[in-house]
Amino acid sequence: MDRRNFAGLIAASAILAAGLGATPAALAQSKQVLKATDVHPLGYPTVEAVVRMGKKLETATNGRLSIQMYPSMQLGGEKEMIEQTQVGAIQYARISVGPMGSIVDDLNVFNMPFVFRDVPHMNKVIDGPIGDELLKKLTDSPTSKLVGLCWMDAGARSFYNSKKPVKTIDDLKGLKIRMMGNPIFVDTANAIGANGIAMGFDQLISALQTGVVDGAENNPPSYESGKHYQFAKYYSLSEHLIIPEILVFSRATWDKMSKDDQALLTKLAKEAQKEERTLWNEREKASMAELKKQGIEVITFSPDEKKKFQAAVKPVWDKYGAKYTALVQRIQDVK
Ligand code: GTR
Repeated sequence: MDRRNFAGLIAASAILAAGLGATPAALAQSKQVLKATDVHPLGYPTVEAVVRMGKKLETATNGRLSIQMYPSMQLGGEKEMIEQTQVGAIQYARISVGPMGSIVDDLNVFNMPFVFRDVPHMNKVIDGPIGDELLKKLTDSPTSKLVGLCWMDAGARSFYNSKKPVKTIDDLKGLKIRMMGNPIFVDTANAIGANGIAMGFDQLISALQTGVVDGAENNPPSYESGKHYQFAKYYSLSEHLIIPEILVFSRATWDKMSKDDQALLTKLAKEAQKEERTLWNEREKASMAELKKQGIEVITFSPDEKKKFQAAVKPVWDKYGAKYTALVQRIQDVK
């Protein structure tokens, strides 16, 4: 290319840039990348459901709205995720209901030990009017700064530890067990005879590794995907907590969106709730198979032994249960 052509090209690009000058600004106004985050890695059911939802959103809006996923605690643990979503730095956060109890107290009903008969019962409750009501409570709360979009299944949580195969409730005595940061959970661990220690999910792997805790409790996909089994190889299926997860959206961003966009986001989130369940069921099976392959000792309890766990958590119900009596009754009435 000679000098003249080169100069021409520069001039042409300058004109183009000036011409486009308005367009990028306009584009910036209309194009919006919504940030989403999750403590789990890519491929995990909750993450995958949101990634797929993002693709649908992009298609439905011809690329005007899209989702950028930050998985694997890239933006911090769940406490930080909630705070950043409240200020609008993050739009979507997928959080366990565990740490959400401090935002809207009614959500704590799902954090009570053995509140659900089993996982299908929990799913029926979140799919029905109680699920809708609690999402609305979160959205309508003047202090939450969050919009409750949908629920996600996270199965049942069971104890794992590095010390010994826990075959009876008595075997848990004195074990230091990490629980999620909510007093209900620490009290639950203590009532069962263990020594409950509240800690973020982001700190757990090193706490297991260094022996700061002897164990923790979680569903099979988290135990497997987080590689906790490498340091705690005894998994005892107590299923003491069945805690759904929640997809929240930043109210600060929400309020700036059009009614149509809000309706689209709501619709896609409802679809994600269904999609995640299928992904969850597949992953739970795959995780159990992987754990067995890794030589993990998986221990089940007899119905009588399970009853002992249920009886042991009575003090937790005595302490926290009274204010949820009506709601618990409605949950139990869901057949
Ligand atoms: C997982 C859940 C996470 C997080 C974690 C924990 O099952 O998906 O959102 O709450 O448990 O134990 O902190």
